[in-house]
Amino acid sequence: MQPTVFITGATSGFGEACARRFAEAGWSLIITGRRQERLLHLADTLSAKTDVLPLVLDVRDRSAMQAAIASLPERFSRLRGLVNNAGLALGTDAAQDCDLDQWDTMVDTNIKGLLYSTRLLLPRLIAHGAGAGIVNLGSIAGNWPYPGSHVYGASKAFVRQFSLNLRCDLQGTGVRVTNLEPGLCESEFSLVRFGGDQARYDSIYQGAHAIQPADIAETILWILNQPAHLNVNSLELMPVTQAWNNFAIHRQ
Ligand code: NDP
Ligand code: 8X3
Repeated sequence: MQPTVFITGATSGFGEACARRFAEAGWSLIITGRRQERLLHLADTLSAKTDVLPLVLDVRDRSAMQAAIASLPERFSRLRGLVNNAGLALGTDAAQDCDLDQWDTMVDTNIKGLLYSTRLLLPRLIAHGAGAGIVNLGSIAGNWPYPGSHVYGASKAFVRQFSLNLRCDLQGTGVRVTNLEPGLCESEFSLVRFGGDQARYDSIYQGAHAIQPADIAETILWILNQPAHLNVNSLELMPVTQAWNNFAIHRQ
C-alpha cells in the first residue's frame, strides 16, 4: 500500500514543492490550502502520478478542520506523514508599531492551526505506528532573535518546543517528530510578509542564492524516509550566504 502524507499549505512554496516531490516518490497526498483554484490545479496535475485528495481549508477554522479530517475517505485514513507547513509572517515593523490584527493572524495560523492539524491527525499517525512522522515547519527565527521578528519568531519558538514536547508523549507509539528550521528561502513567504511589495521582495533575494522550495521538499522526504528507529529531532538549514552578525549596541 502507498504511504500517505498530509500537507498543510500546499498552494505555494514548500508545501507545493513537497506535494510534487512526494508524488514523484509514489506517496498518496492529502493537500490543503485556502486558494481553491491553485489547490485544484495542483491536484489535477499530480493525479496523473498518484492518488490526491485536495481539501480547501483554512487551518485557523477548527470546526472545518475537524469536519474534513473526520470524513477522510477510507483509503486516506491511515497516515504515514504529516507536514505542518501552513504559516506566514506579516510585517517587519518594530513591535511597538505593529498592528494587533497581524499578530492575531500569525498566532492563529502558525500556532493554533498547527495544533489543530496535529491533534486531529495524531490518531491516524499512531494507527500507522512505526515509520510514521510529523515534520513541523519551524524557522531559524524560532532559534535566533532579529529586529522585526517578535511574534513570528516567537510563534516558531512555540513550534520548536511543542515538537520536542510531542516526542515525549509519543514515545512508544513509533511516531516521530521533527522541527525543521530553515533560514532564507525563496518563496511567496516574503511577498506575503512585505504586503505584496515586489521590489522589496526582489531586493531580499538579489544575489543571495537562497534555499529553494525544492531543497526543503527533498529534506522533508529524506527525514520521513529515515529508518523507523531514527528520529531527527531538529534540523536547522541556511543558505551558505547567510550567517549571524554582531550584537547591536545603541550608543547614547
Ligand atoms: P508560502 O507563502 O510560499 O506558502 C505558505 C503556504 O501556507 C501557502 O500554501 C498558504 O496557502 C498556506 N497558508 C497560509 N495561511 C493559511 C491558512 N490560514 N490556512 C491554510 N493554509 C494557509 O511560504 P513558504 O512555503 O516559504 O512557507 C511555508 C512554511 O515555512 C511557513 O510555516 C513559514 O513560516 C516557514 N518558513 C519559511 C521560510 C522562508 O524563508 N520562506 C523559512 C523558514 C520557515 P493559502 O494562502 O492558499 O491558504
Ligand atoms: C523565515 C526565515 O529569516 O525570514 O522563517 O525569519 S526568516
